[in-house]
Amino acid sequence: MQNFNYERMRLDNRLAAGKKPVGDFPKQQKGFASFDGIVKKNQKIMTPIVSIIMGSTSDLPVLEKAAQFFDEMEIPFEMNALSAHRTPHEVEQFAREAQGRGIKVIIAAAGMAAALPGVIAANTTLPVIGVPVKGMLDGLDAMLSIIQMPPGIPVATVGVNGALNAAILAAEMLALSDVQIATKVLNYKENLKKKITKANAELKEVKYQFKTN
Ligand code: AIR
Repeated sequence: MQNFNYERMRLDNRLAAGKKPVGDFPKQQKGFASFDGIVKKNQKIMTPIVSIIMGSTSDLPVLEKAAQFFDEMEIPFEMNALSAHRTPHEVEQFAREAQGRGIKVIIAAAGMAAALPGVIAANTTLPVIGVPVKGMLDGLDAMLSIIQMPPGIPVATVGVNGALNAAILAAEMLALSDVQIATKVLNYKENLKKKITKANAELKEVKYQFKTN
């Protein structure tokens, strides 16, 4: 098998998306949380503990919610595109090496015949969270492909396009052994409660003839 090279993969992803390579690519270090693979000036180099893998860069708009959540929680993550059908060997190699690189949870997203999360789960004991991406058939094709795993190879599947929930679930897994993350996730959930309290206060002001509250 060809030696797996993350910098090379990121560069390939940019080129495949019709973008120019950015920065001094070969000298970049591993462990950054940028899709472009660029460590910005004055930004400390981080080792990712979550890996977000998508079947194609066309899935990126769905995964952005997960990325924003990890930024908010200050959880270092990486994002890459790998396809179980187009790059099967690289998927296997990624899954086999992920734990050794310090990854603790994998979020794998794909649309259509979404084999990616299952193939990753088959090659690692790290928890894998699958995100079905809505492409064809309202995402039902991807959801059934991901959720219906054979006994022995679980994938924790979230709803169609449920990248945010995947990220929250990943953070909750990390929180089991990290007090700081646990506190942040707790605060996040407390804020959700405040949102509903505020919504109810606003609903109180909505007047209808037969509305009793
Ligand atoms: N896909 C890519 N390889 C295998 C699968 N299942 C999925 C991608 C994307 C869809 O196929 O995850 O949701 C279409 O990919 P593209 O690259 O044609 O836009």
